[in-house]
Amino acid sequence: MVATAAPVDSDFARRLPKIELHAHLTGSISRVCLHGIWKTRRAQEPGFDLQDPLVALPPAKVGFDIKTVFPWFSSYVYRLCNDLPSIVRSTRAVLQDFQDDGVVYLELRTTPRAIVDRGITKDQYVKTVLDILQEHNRDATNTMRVFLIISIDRRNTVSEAEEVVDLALKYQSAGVVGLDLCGDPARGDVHVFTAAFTRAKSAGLKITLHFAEIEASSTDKELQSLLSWKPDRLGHVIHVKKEFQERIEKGCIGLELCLSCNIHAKMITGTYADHHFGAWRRSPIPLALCTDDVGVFCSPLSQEYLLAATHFGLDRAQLKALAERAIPSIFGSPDEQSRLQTLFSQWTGSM
Ligand code: 6MZ
Repeated sequence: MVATAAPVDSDFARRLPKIELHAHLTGSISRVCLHGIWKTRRAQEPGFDLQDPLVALPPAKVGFDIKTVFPWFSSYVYRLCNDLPSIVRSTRAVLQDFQDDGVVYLELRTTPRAIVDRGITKDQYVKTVLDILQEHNRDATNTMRVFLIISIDRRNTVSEAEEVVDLALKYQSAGVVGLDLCGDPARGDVHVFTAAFTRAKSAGLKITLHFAEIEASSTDKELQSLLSWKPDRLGHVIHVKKEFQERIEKGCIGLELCLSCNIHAKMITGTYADHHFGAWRRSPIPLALCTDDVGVFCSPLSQEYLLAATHFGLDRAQLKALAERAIPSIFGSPDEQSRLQTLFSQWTGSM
């Protein structure tokens, strides 16, 4: 009698070792964690008048679209997490959440943030986050390893972008592995960042870019410019015509694809089965399923794998093979790649 493999379920998806390559720190803070920070600050600070996050951002609300998601950060989370204890506490909680979900390798990304009225510089912000990442990696009982990608926001000025590159280079030996371009895709002119990304690349930083997120900014001019920076990975990759698909495949550029984010934020039309993951999964290039902003869209990475299995008919072995496909495109060292290869080859996890 031939044994049939058990179907993929949420338990299998959670136990499966997973690699997360596209997660914004501030967007990954759970509402429970935000609520905890809010309670502490309200108890400690007279006159603290920010609304409870569970009221401002009800747990059932995931339907932020690409226009309403950015104010979530600027008008709420950045105001709540605007002191060092909140940044420390939320960063620790984000790492714990990813690890509890079975993530074994995480590249977290964040935009250096100066909090002027608290006297916090961008350097201090990055250092604070990195200290938490290092603390996590030092603890041998942790099963996940974590590294940092620093983001340039599309709204940055040229000198702000150069400052971000300076910070990324300064902290390269402390765990910064790459540079990202993020932020509202309807804003900014990416061409002005060419010098910053070129300098970062030639200094040994890896590069990942938010790419073709909305139709309006997916012009030939913008996409050509972004590809001319020789990115190592691209995020989202939605409005891409054949010519650019071919260039991505030829360059073997790794992809970071975010199912729930693209559906909830209405960045694609249709449902999960219509997601461009369905086409890219047949391509030979490295590919990683990612959460983008799990605190916003409330779908942890294990859920993204379960969705892929459900809507694209993947069995346990295919889901494991999918999780492994991210390894060649990680920004961590060859040692880190070997660690992951060994981990996957030894993992049987009731296939
Ligand atoms: C583009 C995004 C994003 O950097 O403060 N960010 N940029 N597209 C997205 N997907 C829909 N989701 C988040 O994390 C929050 C910042 O990440 C960027 C935005 O610039 C947001 O302010 P950090 O840790």
